[in-house]
Amino acid sequence: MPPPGLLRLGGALERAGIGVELDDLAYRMASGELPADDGLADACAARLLAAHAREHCDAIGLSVMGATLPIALAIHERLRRADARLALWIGGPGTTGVERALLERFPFLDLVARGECEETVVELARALPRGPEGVAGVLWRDAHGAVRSGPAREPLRDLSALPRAAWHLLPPIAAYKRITGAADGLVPIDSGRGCVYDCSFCTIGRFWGRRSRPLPAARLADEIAELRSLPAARHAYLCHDIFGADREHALELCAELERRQLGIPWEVRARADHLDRELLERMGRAGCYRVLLGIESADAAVRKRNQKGMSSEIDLLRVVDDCAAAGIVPILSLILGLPGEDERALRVSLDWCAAAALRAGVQLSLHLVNPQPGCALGEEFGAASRALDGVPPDMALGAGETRAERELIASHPDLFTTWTLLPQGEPHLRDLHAIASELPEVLMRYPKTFAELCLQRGCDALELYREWKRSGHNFEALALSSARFAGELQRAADGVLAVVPTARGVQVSKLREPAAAILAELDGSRTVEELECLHPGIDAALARFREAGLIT
Ligand code: B12
Ligand code: SF4
Repeated sequence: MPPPGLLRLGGALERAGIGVELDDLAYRMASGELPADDGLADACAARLLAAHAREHCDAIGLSVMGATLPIALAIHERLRRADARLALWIGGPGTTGVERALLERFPFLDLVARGECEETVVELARALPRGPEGVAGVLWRDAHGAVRSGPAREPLRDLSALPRAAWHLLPPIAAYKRITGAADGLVPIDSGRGCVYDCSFCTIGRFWGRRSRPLPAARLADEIAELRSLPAARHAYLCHDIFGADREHALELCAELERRQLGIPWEVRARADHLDRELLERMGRAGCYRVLLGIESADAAVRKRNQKGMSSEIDLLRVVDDCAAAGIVPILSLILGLPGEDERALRVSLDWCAAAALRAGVQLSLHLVNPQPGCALGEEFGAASRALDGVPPDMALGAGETRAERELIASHPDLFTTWTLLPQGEPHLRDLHAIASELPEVLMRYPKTFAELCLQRGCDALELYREWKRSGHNFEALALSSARFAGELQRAADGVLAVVPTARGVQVSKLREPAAAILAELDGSRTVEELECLHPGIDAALARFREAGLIT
């Protein structure tokens, strides 16, 4: 996926008449142009220096998430060794909470940019080679080596002032698709910034400011429409984390998209308490096909302890049902092991997942928390948190593996708590990791069977999970041995699969297109009578499916 931050910064510099080149090093690595091994930092630095020699640039800036901070530092260190005069900048969410420490500890770095930077980067470029004195929103090292802090920068009041994304400065979407797979074509759109909340595990509100600023609806619709001019772009991924925080804005966008009939499906990230049936229906009609919901915990006390700011009264399964009724797939993201989660609360969350999985088309995504710097958990637990072999950090997702990165992480553990886990004891953390990695797939594949086994045994989801693990076999074997394996319908990327137990084991067959399309409509939004009008004969067909145990 191309980086929307760089696309905006490129657009801002071009609009100001300042020469700029963008390079997506993650893309270059994925495409094989950069090595995914210990030579990565050297190769990145060589690539950037070649561009520098070609374009005679005065500064090189790297954009980081917490995950990519170590490799960015390793690259900058090499750039400094090669060129003493080049200005070396860093920015992005991965600097949250460690801005000053980065300059104090890494003398090769010149400047850390804070938060929103479309204006900052233009002012910085104009200030070259004099230096960033007076530029708002940065920390920098002065000629005497002292770390200095510029005035705070006010976030843009009106995001209409943002430059357009500089798509022409990055590889085409088709090239990204060659890496991510032919079916992909998901294009991120910088759709808004900031969040009024301050959830304990998240840095968004602190990085962008505790105010939510969506891109005005008409402008956002324009940016989604622009995808039609980008060959191979298929779906839009709206980056703003809290779609629907401004309900009026969300409704306005839906109306605009419905009116324009762009034919570009889109997905969002949202809070369950910002969505209601009406809004979800309008979203569905306007082309929204998927929403990522940060549920975090199904236990209200755990959510409260972690500053989620969500009412204990909320009926989270109702929101899942409303998504299904609107034809929108919810990705339900939960974090296991948050402070305040005891065994009872864990059971509440897992039972909730099992109940949610019974709803059509739900995707479950369970995580362990990494107390990254700059969020409340990082502040509270960062010093005591430790990495655990065999439990890869979600917040780093494969980054930090090269030797240069590992050395940096080991030398500055307080800066890189993204690679650690909360201090909760190894057996518990390993247990949670196993649950998070194994349970969602089983729940999504066999929701009915799982529910029936729980009923049969009178146990909850955690107990059934433990019984399954004790059996030493896969879940299918446990289900077959219990003679409780119900037929299941599963949604796959390319259609609907029927999974049916037989005397010889599990038989999986793909449903032919018309049947799959009809079944896809069984999401609870239409009555059987309505479906019968649309597809005469479906009532009888459903009866046969029911007999085979495929639907209830
Ligand atoms: C799109 C996105 C992705 C895309 C990234 C696509 C890409 N090529 O960049 C994908 C899906 C790949 C992704 C993956 C991950 N992501 Co992500 N992602 C986002 C998301 C939703 C939007 C980012 C974005 O583009 N925002 C819009 C642009 C305009 O903002 P920006 O990039 O921050 O850039 C602005 C400023 O930061 C600044 N700036 C940025 N860089 C630089 C550089 C310089 C030199 C300067 C001067 C300024 C500057 O100027 C820009 C314009 O104002 C954010 C949430 C969010 N709303 O920010 C999470 C987020 C960035 N992701 C996050 C995480 C944790 C991850 C993953 C670890 C998740 C996972 N487990 O899969 C992985 C990491 C992958 C890896 N190993 O690198 C966290 C990072 C937390 C942190 N403190 O670092 C965020 C903040 C989500 C969250 N709520 O916690 N992600
Ligand atoms: S998790 Fe979502 S609601 Fe909570 S602070 Fe982050 S962006 Fe805001």
